[in-house]
Amino acid sequence: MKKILLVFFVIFSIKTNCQNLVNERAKWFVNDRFGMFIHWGLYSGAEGNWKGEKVRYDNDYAEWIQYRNQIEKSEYIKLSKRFDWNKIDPEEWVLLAKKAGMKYITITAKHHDGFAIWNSKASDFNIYNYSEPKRDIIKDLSEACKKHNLKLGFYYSHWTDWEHPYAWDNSKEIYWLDKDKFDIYWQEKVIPQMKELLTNYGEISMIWFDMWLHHDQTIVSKDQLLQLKNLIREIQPNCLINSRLGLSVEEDEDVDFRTLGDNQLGEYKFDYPWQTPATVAHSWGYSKNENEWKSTTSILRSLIGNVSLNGNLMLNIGPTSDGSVPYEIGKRFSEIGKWLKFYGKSVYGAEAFDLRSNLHDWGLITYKHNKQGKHNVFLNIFDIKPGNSLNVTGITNKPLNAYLISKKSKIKLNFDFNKAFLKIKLPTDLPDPYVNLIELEYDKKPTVDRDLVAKSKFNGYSLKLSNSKSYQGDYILNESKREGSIPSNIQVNDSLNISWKIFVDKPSKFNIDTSYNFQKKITDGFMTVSINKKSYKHRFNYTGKTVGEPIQDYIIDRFKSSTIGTINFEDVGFYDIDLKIKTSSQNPLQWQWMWLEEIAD
Ligand code: FHN
Repeated sequence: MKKILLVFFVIFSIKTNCQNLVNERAKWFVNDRFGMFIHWGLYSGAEGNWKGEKVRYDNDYAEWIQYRNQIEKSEYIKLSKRFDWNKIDPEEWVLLAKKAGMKYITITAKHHDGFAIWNSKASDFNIYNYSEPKRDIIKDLSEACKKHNLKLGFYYSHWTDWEHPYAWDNSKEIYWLDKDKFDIYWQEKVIPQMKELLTNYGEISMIWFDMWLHHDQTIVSKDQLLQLKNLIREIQPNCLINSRLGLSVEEDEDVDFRTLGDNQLGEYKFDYPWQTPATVAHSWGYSKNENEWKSTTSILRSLIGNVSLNGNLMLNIGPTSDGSVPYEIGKRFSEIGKWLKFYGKSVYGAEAFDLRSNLHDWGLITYKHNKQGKHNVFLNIFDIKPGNSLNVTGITNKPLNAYLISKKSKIKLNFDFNKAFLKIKLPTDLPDPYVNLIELEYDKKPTVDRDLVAKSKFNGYSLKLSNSKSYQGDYILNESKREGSIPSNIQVNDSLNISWKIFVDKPSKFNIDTSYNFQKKITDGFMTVSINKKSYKHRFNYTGKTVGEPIQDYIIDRFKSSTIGTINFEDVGFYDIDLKIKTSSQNPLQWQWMWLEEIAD
């Protein structure tokens, strides 16, 4: 059910392709793009280990230690003795968020263990009753956020609660749970605690629920969710609600933004607000088992990648039992904040541009209609050799200016523009080690030719079904197998016609290469490539077998590329490329790609 809905949504969004389904409440969320997630609670004192054993699950989620390692509540609460209650200072978390360029904080007010980190009257199982001196961390954090003008949101685990006898925990899949009893939990813990959080701590920017299933797959009823949602709307009308409430965005457009899976980065442009919750390593709660930390570069690329698809990133910290933040996280946050200080214009208030999101191999494009009324197209450069030219395909207006942004200034760049091809001369030295930024300036939103395939930095054209202008015929999409040694491919059992469009920016010659797997030695199957009024016919070659991985009984079909012709483009301009594949079900062809390889003069 959900998958079909999402597929529909994706198709719809790609067609509409702009960030227009943003309700008034969520405008700040879309503008701010980047926030801090904090997982901190009793589990922070366990550090992903219990009595010499690490958390019993490979995702290493340290905040799950009580359930995974089956720890009795009476034992689990002893963790409160490990906390340095005098030292914990939430203002440090706020200052780190500011330093990282984050615009909001969302903290686990109550995670699955049911332990409230505020002085809750609705449940004794809270921090105030187990700290000395007595602490209300939510109160301290809300004051610090107010002082430093940062928005504050609460994570609340409304479905799963390992403390309350009538709440959900996964063992209830065995020892069934009566809906009426679950409602007792709902009415005596969830609703009163939500009222406390919405009433006692000032302006709340979001409630971030964490039921990653649709309500109809759980014991939670739609009525209970609507009761919760309406309570939020009544007490804090500007407070955002995420899709892990358990009501899908498609089902209830009053849900303010979609939350993707953990660390699930965007792949498609959504025109509805959405975000990725992400970790710097693996665990959300502090774990001393961590030893794989994402680089600053990869985090920046994730943030920019999401923005280029109209999305957000909420990046997590898991402070320890004395409130300190692991060095590896602090260092990366500081580097990210420095980048955003100078280049954040391509993130804050920016959104997807109208070209295909992964069109260029040098990086990603974001777009902004700025406050001065100008239109900026930002070229976020991940990978280019300094001194080379940067090719931008598909924008059909000449920019007023092109600037390389550096920490000190904007360096005006020379460029050539021809119909839909912009060639920008880069200086021999690029200012930033992580991501370099070029700002194109227009006096109106530039138009684009979305059909074009971009010229690669190797001066070739990569032609696949995914970047085609159109296609006719039937095919089977085979995902990659056996650790990728069998690549994903398009299986044709009859006929398939695919068309592309390119812009050739100078007279040039290209070899036409194509890669496929064909396991028949005799066939009447063939493909025809037509470009610029010329056709090239290629009868399939038998590609045979190969060893996918040594000494593993790993014999696989061989995917092999062949050159099927050479094309000479005498004139600069637009060209259509048509591929016609004709075969039969007895002789299926598994086709991958075409590549136009420029022949150097
Ligand atoms: O089970 C939780 C997990 O502990 C963590 O809080 C993440 C954060 O997105 N949410 C759930 C798993 O998706």
